[in-house]
Amino acid sequence: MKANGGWHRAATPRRARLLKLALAAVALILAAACGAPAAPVTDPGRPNLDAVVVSMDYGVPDGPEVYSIGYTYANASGNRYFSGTGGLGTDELSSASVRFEVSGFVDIPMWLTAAIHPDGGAVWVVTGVDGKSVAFRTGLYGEGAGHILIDFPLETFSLSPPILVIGKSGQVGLTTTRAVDGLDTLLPGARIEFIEDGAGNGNLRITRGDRSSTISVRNAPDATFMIGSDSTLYSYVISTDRYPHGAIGDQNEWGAVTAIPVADGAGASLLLLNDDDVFEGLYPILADFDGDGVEEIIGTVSNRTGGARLIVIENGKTGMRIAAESEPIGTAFRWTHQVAVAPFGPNGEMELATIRTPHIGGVAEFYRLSDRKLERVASLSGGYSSHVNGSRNLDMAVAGDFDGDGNVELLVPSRNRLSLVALRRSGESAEEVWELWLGSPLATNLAGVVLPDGSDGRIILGAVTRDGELLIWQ
Ligand SMILES: [Ca+2]
Ligand SMILES: [Ca+2]
Ligand SMILES: [Ca+2]
Repeated sequence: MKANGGWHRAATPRRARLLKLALAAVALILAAACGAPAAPVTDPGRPNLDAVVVSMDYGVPDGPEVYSIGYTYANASGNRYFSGTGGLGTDELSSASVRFEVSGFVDIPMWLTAAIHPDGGAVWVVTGVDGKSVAFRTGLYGEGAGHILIDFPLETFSLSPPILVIGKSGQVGLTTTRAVDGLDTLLPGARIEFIEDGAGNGNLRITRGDRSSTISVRNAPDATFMIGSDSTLYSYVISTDRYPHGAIGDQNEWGAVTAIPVADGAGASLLLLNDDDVFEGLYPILADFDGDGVEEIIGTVSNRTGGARLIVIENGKTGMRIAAESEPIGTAFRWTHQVAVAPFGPNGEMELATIRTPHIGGVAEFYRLSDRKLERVASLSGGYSSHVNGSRNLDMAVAGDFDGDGNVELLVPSRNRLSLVALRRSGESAEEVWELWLGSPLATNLAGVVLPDGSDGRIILGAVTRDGELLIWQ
């Protein structure tokens, strides 16, 4: 797997770190002034973070200039599944292969994004609750290569998770789907503006050729747009306080979901829930659950009678309709955290992985869609804490074949979030197969990239702990 041994950045006193930061900033300015090309990926034999000045500038690239994009929820579809092949072995299970010190740059880490750099390797950005961010770069073999600070206005990312955008010349930018030009950046070829009005709702202005259309979107303040494979935008809409659970950021949930085609100019469609139901979440998952080549929309719907249940929606020519629903939990204010749709099944069957009641002893549950029914096929009561009650961070669990054995694992925080536990389906149950120790509780979402080396791509995984370390398993 790795060509070189694991490399750890030695902790430095804060003053020395600030001095190095200042020197790096000066060097960056000089490099920019001289028009120096991006530094080559460092020789894996002699990685040295502090000696290498990398050319990373801040700036959100224009749509056609975009090289790669990183989401806190793994994919633009909101499906937290990495489709490559990881190489986690026994070395990495005891310790991450790369560590960066984040404290000193970002006080309270909340978000982690990662995307591929055009010169190889990846860029990792840690964003704090106050919007301050720091970017680190790793090379192809996990060697570190410098950092830059990115300053954002307070609370830029308190309502919407940051999205990392890397330009073709390596520039590093952050945006959100609610930024004015955010969707324009994420959808090359489209021309879209999202303008929030004074009442906190928004208008999407979509331009095709020399014609523009404007669609009113009542998704304030914190619904995030998911992007389908055909560029259709999906968002929860119609804010309502009729289910005051308050598990996800505030007491307002959603009465409907909208689908807005961007490419072909067709009209938007809406699926309105029953009067006592709400979508309890910030965005749905888009995934082709039944394998017919068309994405379904997966959401968690709650009410005061039954608590949460899972629903699968189809978006056809006549609009959206509910195709299947799970049994509800049965108690009000009990939530289910939908994580990913992936080939979890023992024979690669597509299943939806969820953590039921993640705040009070989370149970991993796996569902299959068959004959228009959404049925639980396996569960494991391990007390998994995939969500912090009240937080807008819904991305602390992911799916992928992280150890390269051909089976997809669900990676979830343990009860105290001091480790990430890999769950694998077997027969009619699931089992814990390995664990990544963090040393301090998980503070951010899990992020990753799939590096394009090898036929399947290699999954690299990262997480930030509460005491301020960015850990990367490469
Ligand atoms: Ca809400
Ligand atoms: Ca489908
Ligand atoms: Ca595996």
